[in-house]
Amino acid sequence: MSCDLTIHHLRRSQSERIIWLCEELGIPYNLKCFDRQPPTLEAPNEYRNLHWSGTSPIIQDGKVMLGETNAIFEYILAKYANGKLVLPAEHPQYADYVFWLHRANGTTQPGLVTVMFDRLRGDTDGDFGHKIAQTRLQSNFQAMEAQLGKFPFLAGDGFTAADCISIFSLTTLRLFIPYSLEKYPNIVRYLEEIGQRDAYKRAMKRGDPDLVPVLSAVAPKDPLW
Ligand SMILES: N[C@@H](CCC(=O)N[C@@H](CS)C(=O)NCC(=O)O)C(=O)O
Repeated sequence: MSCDLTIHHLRRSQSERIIWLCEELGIPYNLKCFDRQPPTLEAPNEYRNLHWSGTSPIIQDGKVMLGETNAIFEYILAKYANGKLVLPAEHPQYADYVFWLHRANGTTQPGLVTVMFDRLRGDTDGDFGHKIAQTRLQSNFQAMEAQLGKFPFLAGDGFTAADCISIFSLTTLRLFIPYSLEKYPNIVRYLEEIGQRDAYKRAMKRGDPDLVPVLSAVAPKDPLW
């Protein structure tokens, strides 16, 4: 089917969740895949030149070229979702929905990326910023664990866009910062169930066919960095 929406997917990156979002919504999209460049694993110039930000994800919709995960989520949800995967303001769990929708890239992922770059520099002890990031991550995972102890999904009984945006930090990002989730049985149960979703399986197969999704509790053994 011809369609205007194209997802520019950098493999082994957070653009996987835009593919997944479209699969969950059942909307048509074109997919263009790009590989990270060795040895740094940065995006190729062809990808960088698509949008001034140069970072993944990037989508194109007619004349619109858009970067930034949260902006892309909001754009696709507002334009194409017909209310699917979104909770309305009057829903009793709207606050949970909106919190976890923004927590993923507002705090969880920046915290993990801070720790990841500290690890690359070999600077993991004694640094003030590193300690703050670690403390915040710990309280983040404890809160997520508690929420998933009460409900099957982050915003309650139903799967929403808040789940779709949150999973990358718990899965593929661990190829770059190999951390364990063994202390968090509810998060592990959640990941197992997400891994069974047809839309998730389809998205990962289309975008990263060579990757076994990182859904296990144990830290990946062979990090990419
Ligand atoms: N806040 C941005 C972060 C984007 C970002 O850092 N993307 C990474 C992939 S996970 C990237 O493009 N890395 C490759 C590179 O910088 O060359 C967003 O959510 O879109």
